[in-house]
Amino acid sequence: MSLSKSGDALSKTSAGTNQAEAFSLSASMMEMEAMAKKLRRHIITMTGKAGSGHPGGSLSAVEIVTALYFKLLRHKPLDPKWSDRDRFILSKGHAAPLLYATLAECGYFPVDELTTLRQLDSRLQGHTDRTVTPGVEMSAGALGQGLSFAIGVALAGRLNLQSYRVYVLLGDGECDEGQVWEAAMAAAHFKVDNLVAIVDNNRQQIDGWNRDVMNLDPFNKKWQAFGWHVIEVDGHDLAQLIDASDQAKLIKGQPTVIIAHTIKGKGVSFMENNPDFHGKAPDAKQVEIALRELD
Ligand SMILES: Cc1ncc(C[n+]2csc(CCOP(=O)(O)OP(=O)(O)O)c2C)c(N)n1
Repeated sequence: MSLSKSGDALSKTSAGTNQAEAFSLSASMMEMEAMAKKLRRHIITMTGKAGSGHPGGSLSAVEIVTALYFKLLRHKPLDPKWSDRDRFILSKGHAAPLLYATLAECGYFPVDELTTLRQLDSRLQGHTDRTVTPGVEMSAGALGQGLSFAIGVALAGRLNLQSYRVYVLLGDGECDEGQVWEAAMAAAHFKVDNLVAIVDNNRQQIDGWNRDVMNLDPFNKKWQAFGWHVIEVDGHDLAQLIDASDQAKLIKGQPTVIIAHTIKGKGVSFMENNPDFHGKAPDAKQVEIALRELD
């Protein structure tokens, strides 16, 4: 397959079938690395043009979302409601630029549409809206709800005897929300083993470092105590992310959480570990510098 042409990722699958039949993009490691860089460039240009948005927490999750959409998920961009699709739920809905860029590169809608981010009447609002954007599974923005939503979707699959898997991406700052832990308890209680939570553990949130706002440590032990199988990975290492997701498929009777250690603003020197770029767009000069760094 070729991922070289924007928005045409499914023109050929690894099996050589046509778009209607495709269900896994199955990209190579090199293709995914190139795609990750492309997604970072989209995040910069989209937020730069909009003059607002959340670049930091979008950039930190690029490899996580790349591994999912271009390797792990079974999905059909031309048939977004395909009932057997694996579900990806973006709980940290402010990372919408990343999800939109990924969906566009997969072919859910034209890449050109990315320039409409945050405009009135655009399908690409600042936070996700499942009623308008093809491929978006959950309307989000109010943090803390995605894990509960994902459990419902996973249980529905179990009840309907469907084999799809559900992946939900949380922010670590988001895990300061109490609802996350009620959901964590429920997932273990109901043995929801078709569910994988991935935490983008960039250690920062809106106001700075988590350890200063509300400390989550010991984070892995908390998940273990709530009955989850815990895997920790370098969240910028595609191979580790793919391996962890494969491991999770073997865990029965228990949900799995992948704690992905990441850097907020990853890939742009002046954004890395800089909470200023949590919810602030780069200006024109900063866009130029960032794109040069991501060349
Ligand atoms: C219920 C709720 N409270 C507060 C906010 C405001 N808010 C937006 S992003 C954010 C920080 C989230 O931190 P984290 O989950 O770590 O996201 P990341 O650092 O990965 O961007 C907060 C508090 C919100 N969106 N929803």
